[in-house]
Amino acid sequence: NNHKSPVLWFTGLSGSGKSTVSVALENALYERGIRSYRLDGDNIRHGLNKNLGFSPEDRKENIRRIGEVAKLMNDAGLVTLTAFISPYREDRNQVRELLGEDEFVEVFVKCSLEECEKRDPKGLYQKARSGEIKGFTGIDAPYEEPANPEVVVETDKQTLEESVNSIIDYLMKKNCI
Ligand code: GGZ
Repeated sequence: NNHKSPVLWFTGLSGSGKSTVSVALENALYERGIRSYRLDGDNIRHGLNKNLGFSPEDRKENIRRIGEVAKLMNDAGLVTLTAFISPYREDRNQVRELLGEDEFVEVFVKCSLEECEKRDPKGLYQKARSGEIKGFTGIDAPYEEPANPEVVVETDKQTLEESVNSIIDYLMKKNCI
């Protein structure tokens, strides 16, 4: 077949909805009979990357390794979803080069810092504000928004269903699924 299985690279602030949207997309793909695999903090930062923290160098290495794993999964024919903040444009662009333009779909999960902070599902923003956590993305560490993402979902404006549908629409339009 002429379907190129893509890597869907979700990027966005903590609490922006990367996990929520990627899980919902995974379910929507499953319903269409499309085999996918999702990489996230639970299966990567607790395993392969458990020796890495949140310094700029460690985040860079985190993203590099995830890119390499995504490439392997992609080679195996799976639609691969990754859900990491990936705050540095340069690091994301390196993965784009590794995978090639046709396989790399950058999904910017856009949500205002204000809304992410209001959600604060794990209380981490509060800890960052009080100084208990240092170098927290959006507070005292940078988040570099994608310059030209393939897809943007706005979780503070769209419903979850709308976000998922816009990604599916993009993949169908590009003949990826
Ligand atoms: C950002 C942090 C930090 C710091 C711990 N900065 O809401 P979460 O909890 O589940 O998502 C965040 C997650 C970020 O890990 P990633 O591998 O996605 O980051 S990166 O791509 O930048 O390497 C948050 C938690 O880990 N966390 N400390 N200082 N997020």
